[in-house]
Amino acid sequence: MSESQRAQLAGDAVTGDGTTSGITDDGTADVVILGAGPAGLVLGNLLLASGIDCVVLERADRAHVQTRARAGYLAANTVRILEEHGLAEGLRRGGVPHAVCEFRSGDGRFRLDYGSIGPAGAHTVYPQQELVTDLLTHYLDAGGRLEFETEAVAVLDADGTRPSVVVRTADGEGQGRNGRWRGRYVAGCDGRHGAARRSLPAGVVRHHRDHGVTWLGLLAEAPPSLDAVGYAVHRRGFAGHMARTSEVTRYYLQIERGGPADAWSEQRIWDELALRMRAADYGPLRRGPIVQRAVVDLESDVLEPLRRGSLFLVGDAASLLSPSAAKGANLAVLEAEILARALVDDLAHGNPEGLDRYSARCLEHIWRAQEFSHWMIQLLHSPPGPADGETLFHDALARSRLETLRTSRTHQQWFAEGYVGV
Ligand code: RFL
Repeated sequence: MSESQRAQLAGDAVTGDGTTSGITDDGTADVVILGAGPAGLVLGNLLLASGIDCVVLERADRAHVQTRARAGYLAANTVRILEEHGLAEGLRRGGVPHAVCEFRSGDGRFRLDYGSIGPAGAHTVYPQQELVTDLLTHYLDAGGRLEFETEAVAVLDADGTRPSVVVRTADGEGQGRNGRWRGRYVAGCDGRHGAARRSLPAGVVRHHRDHGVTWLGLLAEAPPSLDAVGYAVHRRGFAGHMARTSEVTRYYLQIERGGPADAWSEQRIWDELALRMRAADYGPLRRGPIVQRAVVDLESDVLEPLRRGSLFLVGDAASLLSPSAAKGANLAVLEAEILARALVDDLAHGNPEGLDRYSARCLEHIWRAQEFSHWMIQLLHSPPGPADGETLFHDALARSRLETLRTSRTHQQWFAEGYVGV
């Protein structure tokens, strides 16, 4: 996309010489960060602590950012990064260690104490909105610059040494206003539908996989029903259980692709969860009001390379992972740390090596996480549709995989490393 096309996207007039008019300059920063999710806020905090001039531009308002419930399982490496940079105070107070998962299927159930088996340690359960609130508070208290309700529309001149970000802000009464932030670097931490991805020129490859599986992601105001992550493999489809807090539990229910989510009444949801999780055999589910539901088509993608000139992709903007293996937020934090170190090396010490290696380093972690997450998807889901030969073959393979996992120590160690490692 050319500069003039992007400017038109932003609703601005384009003058004869290709420059844009009607856009006011809002400011400059060495690093302009798009998005105040885990990736953008870890990056912002780390840069600020190193004295690098940066600004975070966030489309939503503060209340929205602080209440968006998503991830919950933080890997040991994520906790290490947050602790090392003094960002783990809330996590230390409110996080709960978690180390066991339980698989249920027609062949019975077994538990895996992955936290004590593998080299990667245990998870810490801490809701993502709490983590984001901590990171936000820390950043603002330290004097960080952050513009809420400021949507990045396009990144211009990513190939040059002075990229800029065209933004649209809501100036009361729904009146929009276009502005522009200029920087030395732009960090695209604005998720899979953000401006960073949209602004990439041709030449960036998007590896993409639609797993053909759809989940109803549910948040229930109900205490956890078991003291483990629960994965239930069932011919009717997958069901999952993940504790969030002592009063809130996340459940997942595989549903038919394209089916309306509101066809699922609360009663039907709980009955189906109980059936697939074999509650009659292993204990009842603790029911409560469903306070959030979202339809999630399981998709994965990876962009390559993760750098285009002065523009870097971080977190979900770089790669989307299906939530089956709880990796997305953990990768986002890891990539933010890698990028922060590289930016400090370049901007404070004149050493651009880390920036040159950023994409390759992150892609190594991303593909390992994608591979594990893909393995989990194959393990947990029956192909949708009638039980034909192919489906039966897939199901028999999944049973065999589960049996190997139940009985082989080597396999359990591999699982533990992949499950918590990033
Ligand atoms: P985020 O969190 O999406 O934040 C992006 C931010 O950018 C803003 N934004 C823009 N700002 C300015 N201009 C624009 N044009 C913008 N467009 C967007 C957004 O408002 C937002 O504030 O991306 P980030 O920082 O890369 O973090 C990624 C994680 O949020 C994500 O990977 C995880 O939530 C994935 N995930 C899980 N990951 C884990 O590691 N462990 C888990 O247990 C886990 N559970 C989950 C999950 C994702 C789920 N969903 C969303 C399907 C459970 C679920 C249900």
